[in-house]
Amino acid sequence: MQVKRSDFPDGFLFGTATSSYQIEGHGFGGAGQTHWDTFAATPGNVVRAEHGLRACDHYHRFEADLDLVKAAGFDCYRFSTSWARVLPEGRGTPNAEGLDFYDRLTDAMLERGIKPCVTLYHWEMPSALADRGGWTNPDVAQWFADFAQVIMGRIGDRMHSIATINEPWCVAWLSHFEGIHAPGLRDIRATARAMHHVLKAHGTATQAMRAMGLGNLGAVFNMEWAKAATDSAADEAARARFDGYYNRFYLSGVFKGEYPAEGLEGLEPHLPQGWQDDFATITTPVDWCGINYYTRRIVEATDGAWPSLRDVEGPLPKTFMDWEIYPEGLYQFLTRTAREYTGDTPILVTENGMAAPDAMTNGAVEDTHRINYIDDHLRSVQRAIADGVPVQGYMLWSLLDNYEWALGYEKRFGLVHVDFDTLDRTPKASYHALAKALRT
Ligand code: IFM
Repeated sequence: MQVKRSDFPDGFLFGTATSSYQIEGHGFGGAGQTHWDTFAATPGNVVRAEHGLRACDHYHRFEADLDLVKAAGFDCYRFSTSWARVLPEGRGTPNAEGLDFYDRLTDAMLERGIKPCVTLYHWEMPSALADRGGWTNPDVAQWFADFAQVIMGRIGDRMHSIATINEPWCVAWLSHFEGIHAPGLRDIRATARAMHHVLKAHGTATQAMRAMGLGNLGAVFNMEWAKAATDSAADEAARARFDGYYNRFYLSGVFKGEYPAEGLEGLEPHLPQGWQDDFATITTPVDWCGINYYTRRIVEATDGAWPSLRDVEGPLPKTFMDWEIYPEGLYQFLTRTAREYTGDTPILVTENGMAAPDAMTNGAVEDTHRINYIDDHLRSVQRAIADGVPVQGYMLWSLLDNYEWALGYEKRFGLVHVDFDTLDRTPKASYHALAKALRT
């Protein structure tokens, strides 16, 4: 790895990220059922019907996993809290074991000098609330704020930073329009409502946490750089639509109190009545903005229903997710986000990384491809900082190979290889390279 810690400003945070359902083992510790458990149990939804009931068993192995975070020299660890582990029915009586788990996890980070960076929701909606419509129900904003108060009432005093909801696009569009994630809907009215409610829930929970005296509160958005397949006006308009509903909708809601015209074009008829009034809540100020970035998308216009576009295969080398490797997109997003939305508000790269079919050979995993990927994306971060963008941290997805949702366990994103039979952990070459770069 060419890039090293000393190439970044003092205090720049290096971290690694995970999420609860993907690693903890949802079957342990009295957690309630989530929409991912039932989505995975439905034939055809997840590769080999794999689920997160055991996952990496981080629930029992978190001390050793945090030793790995520490030994790599990371400053912070981005983890998430499972709503259904804390409140098995989504509301009502908390699960004492669940609260104790996050309490122990927090203290274990602090004992190792690792800054805890929590995300409240990384996709596991309790089934009891999913039964009531989940993200399509306007009450979800208050349900979520209540959950935020319960979990932060227990661990909030020790968090370095708090993010509300990971990747609103995935929570709303991927799950309610494309049907690829739980709850697996393909319905534009449900999508529009989920898109709006996810932001209202973010704002309501942010207000609730501020009222508790908590600080360093942020929002995390995922972005894919959009390119038109040709320079025809129709493809360029398709690109703008994609950029509108994917990249700009949520940022614009939170930082400008409006939705982009390209998104409203298709979604406005389906938004809940009085949606404009919610911007007072949605624009509740945040202390930082998180960007999750992996790839770009090439789109062309179609004559189908709105948004009237489809993906076109791109020419660049791809990861095991079939995602083009395009580090320039991270630079573009960092600069554009600061210029058009966030100004001086600190930005963090809260996720970036790649999947590969990493195999063990003689006890080692030589993932040179990942080392190059990280290097190239860190250079994009450096360029943005040199241009004056207040980027304050970079978190690698992911610490461990884990449950890649509808794609099961085969898409390995980890710096650390996990044998899903024995659950043995083996740091890959990228882990060692990053550890060296962070020492330098
Ligand atoms: O594994 C996911 C994670 O849950 C959210 N961001 C993207 C990652 C890779 O697909």
